[in-house]
Amino acid sequence: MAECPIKKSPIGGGGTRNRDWWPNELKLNILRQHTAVTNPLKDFNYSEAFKTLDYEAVKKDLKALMTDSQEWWPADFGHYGGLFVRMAWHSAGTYRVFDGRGGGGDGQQRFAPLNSWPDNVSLDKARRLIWPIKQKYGDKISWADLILLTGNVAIEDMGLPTFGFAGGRPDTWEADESVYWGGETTWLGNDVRYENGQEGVKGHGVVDGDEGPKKDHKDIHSRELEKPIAAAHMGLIYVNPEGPDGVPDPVASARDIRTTFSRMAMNDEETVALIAGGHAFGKTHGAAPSDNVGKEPEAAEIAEQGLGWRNAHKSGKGPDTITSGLEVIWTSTPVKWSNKYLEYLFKYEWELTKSPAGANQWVAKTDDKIIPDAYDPNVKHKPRMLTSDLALRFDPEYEKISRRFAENPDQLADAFTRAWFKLLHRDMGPRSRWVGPEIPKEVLLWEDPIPAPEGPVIDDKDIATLKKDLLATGVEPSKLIRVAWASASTFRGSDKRGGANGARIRLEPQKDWEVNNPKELSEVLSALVGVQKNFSGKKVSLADLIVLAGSAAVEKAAGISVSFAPGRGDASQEQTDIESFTHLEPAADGFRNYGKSTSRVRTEQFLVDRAALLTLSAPELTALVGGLRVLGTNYDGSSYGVFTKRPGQLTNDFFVNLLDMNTAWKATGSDGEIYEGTDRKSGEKKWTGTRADLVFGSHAELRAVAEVYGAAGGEQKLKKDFVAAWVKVMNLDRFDLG
Ligand code: HEB
Repeated sequence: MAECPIKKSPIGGGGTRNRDWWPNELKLNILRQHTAVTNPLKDFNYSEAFKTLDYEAVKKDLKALMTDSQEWWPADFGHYGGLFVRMAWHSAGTYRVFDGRGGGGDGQQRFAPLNSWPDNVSLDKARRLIWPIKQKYGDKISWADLILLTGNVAIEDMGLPTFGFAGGRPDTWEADESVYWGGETTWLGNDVRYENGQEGVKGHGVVDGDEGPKKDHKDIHSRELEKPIAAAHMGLIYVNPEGPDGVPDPVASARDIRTTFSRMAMNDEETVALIAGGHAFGKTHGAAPSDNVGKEPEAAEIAEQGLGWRNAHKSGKGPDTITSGLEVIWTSTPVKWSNKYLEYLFKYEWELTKSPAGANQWVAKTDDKIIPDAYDPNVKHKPRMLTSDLALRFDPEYEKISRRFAENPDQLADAFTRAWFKLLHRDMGPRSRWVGPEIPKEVLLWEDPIPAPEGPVIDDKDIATLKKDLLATGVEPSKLIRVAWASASTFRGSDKRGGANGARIRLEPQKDWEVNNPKELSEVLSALVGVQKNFSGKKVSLADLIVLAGSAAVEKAAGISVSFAPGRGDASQEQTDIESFTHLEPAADGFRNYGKSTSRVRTEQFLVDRAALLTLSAPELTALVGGLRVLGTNYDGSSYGVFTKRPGQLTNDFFVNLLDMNTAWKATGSDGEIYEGTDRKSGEKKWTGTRADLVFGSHAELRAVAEVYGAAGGEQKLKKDFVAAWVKVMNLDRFDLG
């Protein structure tokens, strides 16, 4: 076939695009993803549908499928368990703590780039193997749930009872464009992520400033990985199995494993358990050199029907399969749970060798041929391992844990099943989203548990009384709004963490975040506690009061009613994993005019990224920023962007004044962060603003929305839209409301 014509085609989205002309334009596309337009199941309540699923029947069908080897993609050792565990692991394992993105919660493995990542070779086949089950149960089980459940059932079917399973992950229907997977343009490249990682490793934010001495990004023993990435190479889930950059150095490999797994929220013990438990199953595939392998799914011919990596080596499947290019079988019972992986890891000494495809791997120095072949019952192999496996023995910290697990198989089983459960459920958010009959009773700290409110929930009469009390505290309304916003806007739609529920803003670490203005925060909180104490009647949570106070203040400023949904609970410090919550601290937050550009991220990009995490659309973002500014809610009370002579009233002044052609704008400093607006004629200084303010006038799409609010009728519309977006943000974590 001739060269693909699509890029040059005069229709169907071909041609040179805005993105090609202006690669640095501020991209709003991440604010219009996963909408009703792409979803064939709109107005569909997935968790209700899941409740009608015959869960046991699905599990029974999955178990039957495990050993029903298909001619078109035969099962190693007559059992698909290993392949399915890897599918589930690779689905969930893209999760990273910094922005909560990645993970198995959206069924993204079906879409590019994940469907075509070099680390996901052969998982196209795994997903097709379970299509008959997806087809049979239809909308009652999402792909996201089915992919993970299949891995879970595989483990169970190979002899290890799991910790449980929760469904409740609705599918997405398009590639998630919001995830930064790295800046490299070649598969398995990592020059950008390590080069950028050298800029400094300070702070908790997604992207740190450029403090710190530069290091050599090629030094595999000291280089730092760029945030928020959690993989050592473009297109891998975690690390290079052959060792960093292919260098077969187990200790250096351990360093990469520790970095990447901790960014997946796993500590050393969980990491060892996951790897040792995972590689109790299955095998690796590298029957022949990778030049036998054809194009990945996204680039393959139409006749391939979404499959990829056609393998020209002999039969191209079964014993001839090429996946990673490594050829290892870890244990003598690859389709049965055991701790033989760790047993062999310590029992044998290991010698560097090459796979048939030429990749670095290790073989036991022994004559013991104890490992079965996946297809030929007459063939036996020596034990073999990957460089990343030897890391569990040669890293001193991992070694301690590995030896303990080797000697105590029960501890391995317990640690593995718990870490596996966490892996699959880490990005699901609160329990109120979980459905199905296998939800474990034990509540885990990483769930960010929130106790249910005590006693009956406050009613409309209570709410009316409380609103009066709150506004009578003497605390400035802008502060009440600021605190409510600070509390609710920690929410991230990516992993459903954060939010106002739990009132964690009064706990470590949030109470000390600079963006929360700690001193003022504690004053406001003590005023709220006063109201809580004096309220005679039902018990009201502080979490509810924080939101109600902000909403009452907004209501007063807007002059229209702001709805309020009570029922939040207050979490305790013990229920709060401090280290894990540090990842929610924003490096910059344009909603509160906090923070500024770094060497790689502009202030307005931080703003749009935060809006994406808050699941806001561009109009919602615009209404919120315009409204918050005139309400005077900058984190430090500054006047940046407060383009009004009557702060505290919800007007459209921000837009009217920003769009006023009588004003000329000029940067005040060389960093281009702060701008001064002066009267064109008199030269009189009128306003100051940040990039997060001025972008609503400079960016064509944001300006288009700003014009709506700045024109006739705009004020009424802004009030309505601001209040709706405000209520949305206050309730983002209220999955219990249904
Ligand atoms: Fe794994 C397989 C690497 C972790 C589970 N792994 C595998 C392979 C490789 C690897 C290379 C092969 C593929 C083919 O087929 O060829 N891993 C790795 C690394 C790491 C890991 C580097 C980090 C260190 N895994 C892991 C985990 C888990 C796992 C964590 C779970 C939990 N894997 C797995 C399985 C398998 C694998 C199950 C098998 C598959 C089959 O059988 O097919």
